[in-house]
Amino acid sequence: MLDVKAVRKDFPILSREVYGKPLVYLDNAATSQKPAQVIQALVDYYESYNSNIHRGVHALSMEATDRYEESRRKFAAFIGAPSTTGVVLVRNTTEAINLVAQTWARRNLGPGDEILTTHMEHHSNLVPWQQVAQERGASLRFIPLTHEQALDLTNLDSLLTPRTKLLTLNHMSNVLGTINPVKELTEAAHRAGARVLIDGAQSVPHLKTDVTDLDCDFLAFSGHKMMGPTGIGVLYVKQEVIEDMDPFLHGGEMVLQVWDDRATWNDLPMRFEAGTPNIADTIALGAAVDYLESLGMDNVREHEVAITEYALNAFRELEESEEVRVYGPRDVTQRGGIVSFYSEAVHPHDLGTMLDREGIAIRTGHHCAMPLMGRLAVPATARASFYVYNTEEEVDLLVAAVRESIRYFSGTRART
Ligand code: 7TS
Repeated sequence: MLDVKAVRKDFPILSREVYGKPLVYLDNAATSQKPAQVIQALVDYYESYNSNIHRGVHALSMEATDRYEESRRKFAAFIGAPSTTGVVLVRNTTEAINLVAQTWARRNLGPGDEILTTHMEHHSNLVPWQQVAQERGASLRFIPLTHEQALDLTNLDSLLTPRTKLLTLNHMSNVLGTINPVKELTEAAHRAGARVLIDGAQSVPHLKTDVTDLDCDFLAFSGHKMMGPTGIGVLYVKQEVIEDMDPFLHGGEMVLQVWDDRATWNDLPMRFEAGTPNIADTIALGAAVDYLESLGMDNVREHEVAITEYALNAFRELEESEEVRVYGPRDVTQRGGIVSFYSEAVHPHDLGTMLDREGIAIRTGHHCAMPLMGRLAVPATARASFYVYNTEEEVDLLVAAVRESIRYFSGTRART
C-alpha cells in the first residue's frame, strides 16, 4: 500500500494554491507532476557535470555519458527489455510512433496492405498511419468499440488478415481509461503475420509493463506522464526488427565512419539518435524510474484501482439522475485511473472553468481523439485522471464541484 501522505510531500507543486484554494491536480493523463528527486537530478546535472556525451575524453563528459547510458539501462529494465539495443531515446510518444511510421512502415508497407488499429486512438497513433497508408497505397482498418467502450473483438478474425502488416493500438485509452488486452492481441496479430506497436503513453506510467512477456515489436511512451521531464520519451523495438530498420535522421552521433560521398551507421540503438540528445532530461527520467520503482508498480496500480473505484462510486448518484454520463468499463480491473464524463447541462469547457476556480485542474476537450468524440456523440468530455498522490478527499471535492456546476448552469438555463 502507498503512503499517499508521504508521497505527496515529495511533490513540491502539490503544496501550492490556485485562487486561494489548495491545488487539486487531476490532469495526470496530460502530464504528471514531478517529485523533488527528479527536479534535483536536473539541477545536479546542470550544476555539476553538464557536458556533451559519447565523444568527450574529459571527466565531465565521461560522467554525463555514464549517467545517460545508466538511464537507458534503467528504462530497459523498467519495461522488461532483454537489452538496451532496442531502447531508442526520442522526445515523446508522438515522435516514437512517427519514427516507426517513417522507417519500418515506409519500407514494409505496400499497395493493398493493411494497418489495423482501433476506434480509441490518440491522434498520435492515427495520423502518422493515415499518412503512411496514403503514401504507400495501404489502408487502415479499425477494431470497433462495445457499448462500454472496450474493444469489440467479435470480428477480430475478419479484421486480422494476411494483408495486415501492422496492428497498432494503445494499452490504455487516454479518454476512456479502458485497458486493452494487448498480450492476447499481439499473439493473434503475430499468428496472422503482422507486427505490433503498443502505444504505452498512458499505461507505462501506471501498469507494470514487460515487453518480453507482451512480445510486442514496438512500444512507445513519454517520460513526462511518468514523473519525468518533458522532451524525453522512449521507443522500444524488438531486436530482430530494429536490426532491419534504416535510420530516420542523419548527422552526428548516428554515424560510424563518414567519407565525402557516403557514411556507415553507428551501433544500435545510437543510429536512431542523430545529434546531441536530451541529456539532462534522460538522466532525470532515470530518477523518475527509480522513484516509481521505489514505490513499486504493483502499489501504484493498487492505489489507482482503489481511487478509480471510489470515483466511479462517487459519480453514481449523478449518473443515476442522468445528470452525468461516465465513460469506459465499469469493472475497475479493466480500466486505469482516467474518468471521462459528460453533462448535457454544462459544456465541458464551462465545467473546466468552474472547477478551475475551485483549484481543481481537470482536462476538457476532445483529448486529441476527435474520431472517438464523434462515436461518443459528444463535442468534448471532461476528464479527471489520477496518479499516486491523489486522494479520496480530492475526488470528493471534484464530484461536489461538478454537482455544484451542474446546478448553477441548470439554474442559469432555467432563468433564460
Ligand atoms: N498516445 C496516448 C494514448 C496519449 O494519451 C498521448 C498524450 C499521446 C499518445 C501523445 O503523447 P505525447 O507525449 O507525444 O504528447 N495524451 C494527452 C492527453 O490525453 N492529454 O494531453 C496529452
